[in-house]
Amino acid sequence: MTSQRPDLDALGWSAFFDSQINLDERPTLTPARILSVHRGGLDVAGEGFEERIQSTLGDTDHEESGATVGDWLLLSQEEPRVHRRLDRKSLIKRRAAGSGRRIQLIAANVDTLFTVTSCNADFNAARLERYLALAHDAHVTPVIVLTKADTTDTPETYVRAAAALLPGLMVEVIDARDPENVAILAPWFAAGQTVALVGSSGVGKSTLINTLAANDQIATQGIRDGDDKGRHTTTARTLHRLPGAGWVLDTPGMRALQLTDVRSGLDEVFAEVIAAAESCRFTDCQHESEPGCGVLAAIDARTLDPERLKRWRKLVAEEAHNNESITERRARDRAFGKMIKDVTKGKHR
Ligand SMILES: Nc1nc2c(ncn2[C@@H]2O[C@H](COP(=O)(O)OP(=O)(O)OP(=O)(O)O)[C@@H](O)[C@H]2O)c(=O)[nH]1
Ligand SMILES: [Mg+2]
Ligand SMILES: [Zn+2]
Repeated sequence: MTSQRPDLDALGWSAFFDSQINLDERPTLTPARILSVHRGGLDVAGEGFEERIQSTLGDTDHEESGATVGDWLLLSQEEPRVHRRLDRKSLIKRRAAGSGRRIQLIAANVDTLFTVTSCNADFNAARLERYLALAHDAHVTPVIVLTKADTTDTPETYVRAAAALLPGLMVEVIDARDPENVAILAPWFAAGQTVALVGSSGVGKSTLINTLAANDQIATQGIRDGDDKGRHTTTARTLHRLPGAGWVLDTPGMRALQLTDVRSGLDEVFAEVIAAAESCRFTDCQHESEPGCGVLAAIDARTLDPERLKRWRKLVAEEAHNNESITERRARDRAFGKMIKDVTKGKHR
């Protein structure tokens, strides 16, 4: 359903967002979408305007209560401009790299997640499964985009390996530099649609956007000989407007994708493992050597790939570990908060 505000509709506005504005807010507040997040503020676009505003939403990008690229805000005419953030249709997030283990918001209100990988040494089934779990959990349509089809004689081996990851998974294979090739992706970029591109450095995310936009606005850089690794050329997340009025999010290449809170996404990506486990005799079966184990039976019957089971185990363990540390940290934070309260009440004197 459109809201009959063509400028806003082209930005991805829909009845879902419109219904969140109260009657008394309508005369004074203006919706705007975040295109990028900077130290100095937020670049936003609304009906007939684009500007940089100050963020007053707390820890932008690191807390779900904050704001990230793709979010819709209601702006007031006076300072502070940000009145509030609207509820999200979807949110893609990960565990940030490094020891801080914080959540990093990647994008909000995305319709489609393009996981970009190349027909070369970057291709890795286990990594793609992580991205698929991320997309499923965020309720965003996943598509695998294989670039550099022109650099191999056998692109179909990559297509087959990608398609085997999930029944019905959509896989596109392209030369990201070739406009005619890239035209097959056009249906994903219909007016008001938002597509986020994720993947390792050097797979051609920015190249693809330049080709879609028919310009060379985003910097790109050759990959290393030998291991096909990129040089981390893109350093910020930015929403770009395409000629057909779709939106595409460029992101910096990810070194590692740590999953968090995506248990349901994992269950969907590894549905055949979950289905096999349903016939295990014991509900707490570890699928190691228990009698009546449905998973081991499926492996024996060759209906389950033992490699998939191995990768599922690893992801489930990692996910549990990451979530556990959040719970632990929250408990610590609570204990700390109580200590401060006690101190201020004089209990610790
Ligand atoms: N032959 C060929 N080269 C490509 C293709 N796609 C991208 N490239 C090249 O791969 C290199 C890396 O492309 P980028 O677009 O910078 O990669 P990126 O994914 O944006 O990398 P980061 O910004 O570091 O995350 C550039 O030299 C591109 O010209 C393709 O389909 N075929
Ligand atoms: Mg780039
Ligand atoms: Zn079992």
